[in-house]
Amino acid sequence: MNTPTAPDAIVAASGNAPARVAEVTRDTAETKIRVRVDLDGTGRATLATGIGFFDHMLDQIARHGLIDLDVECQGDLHIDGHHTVEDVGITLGQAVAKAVGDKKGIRRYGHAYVPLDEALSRVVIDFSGRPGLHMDVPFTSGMIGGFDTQLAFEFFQGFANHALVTLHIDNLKGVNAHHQCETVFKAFARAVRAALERDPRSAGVIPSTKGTL
Ligand SMILES: [Mn+2]
Repeated sequence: MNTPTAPDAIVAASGNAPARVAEVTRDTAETKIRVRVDLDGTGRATLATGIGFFDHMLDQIARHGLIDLDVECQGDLHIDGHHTVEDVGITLGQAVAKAVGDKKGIRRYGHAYVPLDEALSRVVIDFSGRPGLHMDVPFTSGMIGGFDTQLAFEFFQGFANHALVTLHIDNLKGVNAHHQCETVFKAFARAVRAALERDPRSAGVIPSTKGTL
């Protein structure tokens, strides 16, 4: 008995699609990192980077991106947080690139505005295959807890370079630096979630006129 083709296509776009899961380990003299992602998760996270506020930000990516995320990092925190934050960005980017595979059927673009009280940020992402970061976040404080706000740029630079995405990040308003940073990470999470969502109208199709991303 033949079944109609349209419902089959929808099933292929969701239920029967391959799992988008990846694990990456990265060992250097500065950091030892393990990252595991499930892009179709529920937002469950196990985080241990040694920097409390950074764990709080990674938790936003999991929760608001609906990505299951494990991050373990043993970094050279006796120096500062730089290598830890940058290298977690690199490793997370590698894991996302591996999990997303050939990008068939994804929406490719995603954007989000997220407020938190007085703060408002916008993140726009394109899984273009071309790394690029354009970030304008005028942090009002140098440190948030044990987190140096300059490292937010290093995290997203590492992510963009290795996930091969074009990423525009703007904090449009904000007084409290914790709020500024949290709106950036939440908007990033929402934008990633939108871009990686499978579009049932273009199941199995790479969303590019070039035919490759
Ligand atoms: Mn918070």
